[in-house]
Amino acid sequence: MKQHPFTFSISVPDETLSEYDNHIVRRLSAMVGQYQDAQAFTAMLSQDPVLYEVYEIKRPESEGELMNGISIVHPGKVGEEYFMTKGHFHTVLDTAEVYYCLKGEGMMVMETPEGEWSIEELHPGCVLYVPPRWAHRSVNTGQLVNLVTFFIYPGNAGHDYGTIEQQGFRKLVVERDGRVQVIDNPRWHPKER
Ligand code: S6P
Ligand code: ZN
Repeated sequence: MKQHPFTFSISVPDETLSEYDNHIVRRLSAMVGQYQDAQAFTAMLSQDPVLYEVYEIKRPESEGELMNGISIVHPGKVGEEYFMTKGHFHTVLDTAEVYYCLKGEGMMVMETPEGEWSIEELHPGCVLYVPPRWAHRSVNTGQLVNLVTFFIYPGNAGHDYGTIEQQGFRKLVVERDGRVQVIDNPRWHPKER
């Protein structure tokens, strides 16, 4: 692990980093239970398409460090729902994240543990600040082009996928009547406390 300043470059046309430590590839089969249309999901499983990829520069998982890399969500839909990331809270809830959109069109779906929600559009040049406590999921609403974002977040943040896996996000991004629409997730209910 480098302990000296270093540079790397991002190729937007090639959608890659000049150097990286991990290349994560997530296929449809990693998203069991996350899409509403179970029939469409099952029908697509035989091909098991790649939904998204992450190239990351790994840093020590400690306070003071910053993890960074690029996330690439491919275009496509399962039923009426667009391809999207699993989405997560940071395990250390009080950690933020910044996304910089490099290519494509999409949305970031976000919510807090209390059920507050927000959806921001992503387009090239747009910077999104995700405050501490907000779970986040990127959705590619484009027809043909990958949604490519640069991300940076604290080294000690960690990923809590389990909470979102239970019932998904409060809002879903779907294509209806040829338009991008945000609808309520029928599976989502306020948590008892
Ligand atoms: C990590 C950051 C991104 C995501 C990536 C994939 O905190 O938010 O690097 O990991 O967009 O999403 P997910 O939900 O599968 O980690
Ligand atoms: Zn994150």
